[in-house]
Amino acid sequence: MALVYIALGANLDEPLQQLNSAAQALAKLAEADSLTVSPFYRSVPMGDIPQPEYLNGVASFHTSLSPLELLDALQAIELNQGRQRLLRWGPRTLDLDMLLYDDLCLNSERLTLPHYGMKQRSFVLVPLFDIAPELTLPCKTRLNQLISPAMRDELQRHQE
Ligand code: PH2
Ligand code: MG
Ligand code: MG
Repeated sequence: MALVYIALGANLDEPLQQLNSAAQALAKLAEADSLTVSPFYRSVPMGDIPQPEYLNGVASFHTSLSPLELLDALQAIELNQGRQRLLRWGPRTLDLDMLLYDDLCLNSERLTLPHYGMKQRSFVLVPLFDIAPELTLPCKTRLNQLISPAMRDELQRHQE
């Protein structure tokens, strides 16, 4: 059984509903009662493409799926929620990025683990910290060492 962390993002077609639906879909990939979902945060779009603000969060769970089986399952959920692959970095109804799969380090055509951009992104690190404050990355860096006060200032916590 692997412990996995998934980043959730959406900025089209009711982002809050997209993330809540995604969380329900992720629950079906998870061992019973192992799903944890972070608070969600509004975040300014990263990248040069003008687009609506994002809603971002992170989920963790235990799964018996292999890394590529999990990737297939995440992409199926994205497609099921209307994802169209138009532009890299462009707007999307749902983005599910595998951040961590246990302590696995992998560089393959379809999958890079840990996720290549996670250490720089406030909208990944801050919700990840909410659900895993003691986390240490496979490179031995502690998560709390990667988060600065400025990163928290970039995000607005979504009020439920
Ligand atoms: N995802 C992108 C591009 N830019 N910006 C924010 N704030 N949050 C995202 O999830 C995001 C982004 C493409 O995956
Ligand atoms: Mg993605
Ligand atoms: Mg992404």
